[in-house]
Amino acid sequence: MSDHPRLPTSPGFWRSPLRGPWLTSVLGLVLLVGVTVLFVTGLASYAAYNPGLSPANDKTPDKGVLGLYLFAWPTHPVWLYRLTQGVHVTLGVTLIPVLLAKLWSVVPKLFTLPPARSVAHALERVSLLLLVGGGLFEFTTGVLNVQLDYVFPGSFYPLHFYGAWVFFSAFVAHAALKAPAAVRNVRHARRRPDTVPGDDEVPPRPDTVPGDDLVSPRPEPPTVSRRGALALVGGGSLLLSLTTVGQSLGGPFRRTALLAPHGAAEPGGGPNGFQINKTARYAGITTADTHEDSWRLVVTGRTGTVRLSRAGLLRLPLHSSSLPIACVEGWSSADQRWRGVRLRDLAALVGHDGDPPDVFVESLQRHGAFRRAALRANQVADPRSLLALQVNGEELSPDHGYPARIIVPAAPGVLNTKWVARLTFGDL
Ligand SMILES: Nc1nc2c(c(=O)[nH]1)N[C@H]1C(S)=C(S)[C@@H](COP(=O)(O)O)O[C@H]1N2
Ligand SMILES: [Mo]
Repeated sequence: MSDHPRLPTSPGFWRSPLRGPWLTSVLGLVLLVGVTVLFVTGLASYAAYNPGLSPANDKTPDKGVLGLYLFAWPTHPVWLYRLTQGVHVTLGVTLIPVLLAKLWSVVPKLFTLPPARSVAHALERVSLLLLVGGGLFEFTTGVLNVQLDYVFPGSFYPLHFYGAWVFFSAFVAHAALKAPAAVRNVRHARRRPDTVPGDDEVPPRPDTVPGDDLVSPRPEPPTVSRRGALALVGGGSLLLSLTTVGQSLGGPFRRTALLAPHGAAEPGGGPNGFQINKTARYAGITTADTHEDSWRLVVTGRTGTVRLSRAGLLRLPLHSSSLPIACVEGWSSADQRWRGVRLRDLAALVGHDGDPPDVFVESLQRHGAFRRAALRANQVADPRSLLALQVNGEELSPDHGYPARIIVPAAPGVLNTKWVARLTFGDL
C-alpha cells in the first residue's frame, strides 16, 4: 500500500483521530434510546388517527399485520397527542446531528473490502444498508413533512409508516448485536482513564475493544478531543431542539420556533388569533357556502335526519371546553376556550341516547385530504367533545372553521374537521 492511499477502501485513507469505539458507542447508545422513543411515539401517532375506523382515516389500507397493535385512542389527558407528537417531532429534529455524527463515525466501514467475506457477512451488510437507508429515509421524510407542509399529502403516511417498520427492524437487529459491546466500551473508558478519549488521548490498543477497526491506523494530529467533538454534536442538537420545541409549547413560545413553519397563515390578533393551518380560502370555502341562509348542518342517525341552521344550533345547550389543537407536524396551539354543542347531544337528537356510537364527519370542502374524518364512540361520548361554534368568546372566524368545527380532546388536529356540513352517527 502506498504512503498516501487515495481510495476510501484503504484503511489509511480515513485519518480523523476522532473515530474510534468510544465515540461510536456513545452516539449509538444515544440513538438506541432516542430511536426507540421515536418509534413508539410514531406508532402512537398512527393509532391516534383511528385508522381502521374508516377509510377516510386510514392512510395505509394495506398495512396488514403491521396494524395489529392499533388501539382506541383515549381522550384523557387533553394534552396527550400534543405530548406524544411534540416529543416525536422535537426529538426527531434533535437527533439529526447525532445520526449524522454516528454515520460519519462509521463511514470507513462502508468501504471495507472485500464486500462480503461470507454469507453471514453479506447478510450483515445488507441489513446495514436497510439500517442506514431506512434511517436517512425516515429522518428525511419526517423533516419534509414538518417543513414543507404536506408536500406529499396522501403518500407521506405510507412512506413514513412502512419506512419506520423497515428501519426499526434493522435497528433492533443492529442494537442486539452491538449494544452490549457499546455499553462495555463506554464503561471501559470510564474505568481506565488512559483510554478516555480526552485531549491527550492514547487511542485504545487494537484487539482490546470491539470497534477498534474504527481507529485510523495513521491518524492526523487531533484538533479537537473526542469529548469536544461530542460536545459539538450535543450543542447542535440543543440548538435544533430549542428552535423547534416552541411550536409544540404554543403561546408566546411559538416565536422561538425559528426552524418550524407556523402553518399556512398568520393568525392575526384577537380572540381568534391563534395559528391557522389551512385557511378558508385555501380550502375553497366561500361566504356563499357558509351564509346562514344556505348553510344547514345535516345530522343523521338511528331515527333519521335532522337539519339545523346555525341559529338552531345556538339554541341547543352550549358547553365550553379548553382544548388545544395539536398537529402531526408537531406544532400545537395552547388551550383555547371553545364553545358549542356536545357531540353526544347531537347523537341524542337522532336517536342515540346514553351510549353514542362512532360518527362520520364531512366538511363543506370539496377537495383535499382532510375534508372528512371519523371519530370513535369514546370520543363522541366525552363531554368535552364539541361541535364548536365559538372560540375565546367570539364567533369562529372563517379560517377557524365557521360556521362549525369539531374539537375533540387529546386527538390529532386532523380529526378536528372545520366547516362541518354533515354528521352521520352509527357504528362504523
Ligand atoms: N375541512 C378541513 N378541516 C381540517 C383540515 C382541512 O384541511 N380541512 N385540516 C385539519 C388539520 S390536519 C389540522 S392540524 C387542523 C388545524 O386546524 P387549524 O387550521 O384551525 O389550525 O384542522 C383540521 N381540520
Ligand atoms: Mo394536521
